[in-house]
Amino acid sequence: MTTTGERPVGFGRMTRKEDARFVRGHGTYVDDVRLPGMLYGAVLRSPLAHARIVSVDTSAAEAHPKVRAVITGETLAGLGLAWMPTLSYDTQAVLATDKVRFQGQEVAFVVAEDRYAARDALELIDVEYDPLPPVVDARRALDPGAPVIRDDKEGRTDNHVFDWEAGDRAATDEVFARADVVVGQDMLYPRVHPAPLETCGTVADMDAVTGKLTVWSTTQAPHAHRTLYAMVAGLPEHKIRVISPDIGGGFGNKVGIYPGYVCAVVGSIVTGKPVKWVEDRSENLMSTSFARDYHMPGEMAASRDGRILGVRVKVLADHGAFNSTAQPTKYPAGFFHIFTGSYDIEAAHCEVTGVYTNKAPGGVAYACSFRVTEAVYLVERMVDVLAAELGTDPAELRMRNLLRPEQFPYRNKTGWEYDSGDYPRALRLAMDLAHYEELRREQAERRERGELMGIGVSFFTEAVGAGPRKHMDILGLGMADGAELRVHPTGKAVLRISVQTQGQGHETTFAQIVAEELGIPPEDIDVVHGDTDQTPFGLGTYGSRSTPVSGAAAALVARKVRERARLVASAMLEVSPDDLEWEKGRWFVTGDPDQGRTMAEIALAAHSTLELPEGVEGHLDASCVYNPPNLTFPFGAYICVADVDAGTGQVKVRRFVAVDDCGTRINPMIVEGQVHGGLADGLGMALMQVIAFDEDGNCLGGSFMDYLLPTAVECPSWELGETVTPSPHHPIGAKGVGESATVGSPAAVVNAVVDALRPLGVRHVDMPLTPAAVWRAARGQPFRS
Ligand code: PCD
Repeated sequence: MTTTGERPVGFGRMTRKEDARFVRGHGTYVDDVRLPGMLYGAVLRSPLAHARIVSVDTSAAEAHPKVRAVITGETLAGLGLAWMPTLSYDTQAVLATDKVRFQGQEVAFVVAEDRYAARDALELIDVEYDPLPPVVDARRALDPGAPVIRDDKEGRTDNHVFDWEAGDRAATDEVFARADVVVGQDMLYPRVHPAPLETCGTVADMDAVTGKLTVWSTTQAPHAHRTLYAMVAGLPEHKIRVISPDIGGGFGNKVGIYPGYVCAVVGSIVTGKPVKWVEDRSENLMSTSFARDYHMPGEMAASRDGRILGVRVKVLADHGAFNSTAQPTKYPAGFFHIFTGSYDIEAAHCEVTGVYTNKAPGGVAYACSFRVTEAVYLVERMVDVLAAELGTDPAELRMRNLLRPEQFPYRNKTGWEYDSGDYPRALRLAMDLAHYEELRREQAERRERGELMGIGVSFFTEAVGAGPRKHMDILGLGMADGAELRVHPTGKAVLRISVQTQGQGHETTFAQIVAEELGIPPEDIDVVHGDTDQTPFGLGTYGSRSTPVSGAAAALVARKVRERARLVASAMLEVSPDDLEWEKGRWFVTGDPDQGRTMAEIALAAHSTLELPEGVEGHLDASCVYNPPNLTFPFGAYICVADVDAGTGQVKVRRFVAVDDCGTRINPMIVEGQVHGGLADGLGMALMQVIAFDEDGNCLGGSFMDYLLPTAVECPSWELGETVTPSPHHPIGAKGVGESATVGSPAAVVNAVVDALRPLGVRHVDMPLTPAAVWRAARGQPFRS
């Protein structure tokens, strides 16, 4: 890092540029958008999980003096918009026409002069339902005679969505047949919700004169949304502008298109006025994308001396009523097949069966690169189950089986090529920071006294940066990202990127990437994002792909500008470009460092009357598109120390050590913030979160009184460590990090709690480890929420 005083010129700790507006309350979120004549939309939702719609009477609502329009499934059917495609080649009802398929499903949309009138008018709509038996338990969804949820699809006789497999079944069976030890554990990764603090919403403004539709939306992928609106509504794409202003957290919740967005657009077309729709908290929790909901009966085979030989699992994936996950097309179960984890094993096989149930659709990658979280949880719980069976220390068992540095690049048994890593070093560092051996001694002493103290270890490998166009697309759109860079005559710059920040700090870190390449201070580089009229095409921010893909584009476009600057400098200095050398911020003549030109001088000259050699364009602008050759594979070692109160089942996470390796760190302060956030998320899932349903399909997690978010009270003071193993194929060696901690931490917490309960004979407890679940497990009563 080079610094001018305390300020970095490239990589390094730097407070976030965007915080100047956030801490002053000057952010502009979708709900801050107010347009002249704007109307307000509200969604009528189904109270039932499964029912036929007999009739929808909107006459009383339409008679409300402040109501401007009431839109039903039938209205939309007339426009060919009652159903929309999901990102997984399924269809989803925008407003129900035939049936409702989950509690909270969208049935009608009211547009009124104010928010209150819109809500009031919902109560005036009379819907007659004919209730049907709901399918709530995924394990019953494929039973013969189970009610068919998707009878809208021709010829459908069951609730099957897909079957998918990876790995080598025969080789795996062979390994299991000859292994000394085989352990099995059925586990559930429960349905959870990303729950960003800002809920989802849209302001749609169709200009009847110009035919231009402007949509301000809580979207993590503005360009993809624009293309989808064009495809679905038949609107010309250049007449659609999607703006994703400041976003109050995404976490995968804002990748897809929700019915409310489409209704706001239709509402604006119908009324000729801008229409705002913003959902409330319960609507967000009950109807927008959930995550996980994987039933995973895992098995692991090993030799008696603790070599892990194989792993296999037959997953049952609950997809809710519509398959609206957002996974690259080839991978209906996302990147679940990275489930061999961080270990050098001989064979692996996984099968995933997706089923429809009468629950909200989704299956999004909540802080997780496409189901990596489920995969890491499975393998890391299995390693602990195996350690218990073998009577081996779980850290020691991991150390014995981790991939070794010389095995990289490493091709795993399901086809992934891990780019780089030094796993034993990361685990050793975590153990040193935690004083692991001492902790084990303390635990032994406490056990003598009958106290329940647990130490949980997890090691994870992620696969982030989707993705190489050859292998990955979403709805046929390849996953490359564009970047454009302009350096103004006075040496200040504007970088336009196709990804969208939701709190990660891109306005800072992307400026730092260009600063590192050009030697211009980050303060002098503006980052433009989140507006399809102003930025190059790209697929958006999720799966920790911004740094691996768009970050690479930013570095490469800056290098293009740097090369262009070299040509201009050579004209200025009247030397051959080959005689110039670069040091951060200036080109100088080889052997004569005093003869040089700074970027600012070069920028001015590039726009001046200076005569440039044949073929050299003026100005200092460039653009590029980056198609990553591979994903990046961040990794980490986590250790959690937890105390369990045997009387109440209360879990107290006392310490949490997290060693992360995300390659080169652009801004270590932001990286640490990302890790803190992810750890809190992971702790929340492990201890307190589930979107549960009763047997009628009523959602039991529809408010923050039922669906708990972890606070500073539950979180320990996180203890962080780092190793840096650059990605060999990324221009600056960086790997993604935004989701690492959410991916790695739940297993560490659960492993710690199960370790605490081990003296009571407990081998596994499903998340969330609420006091009730722990209390019952401690008494030998398995508990499933
Ligand atoms: N970084 C640095 N270095 C490195 C890496 C990274 O510095 N090596 C940084 C960057 O630049 C940024 C951050 O950090 O700023 C992050 O990154 P990444 O990893 O690349 O990621 P992104 O793409 O950007 O982002 C995304 C993520 C995700 S995915 C999620 S969930 C979450 C995370 O991010 N979300 C969020 N984080 C966060 N934060 C906040 N604040 N908010 C939010 O919302 Mo998904 O798929 O969607 O589920």
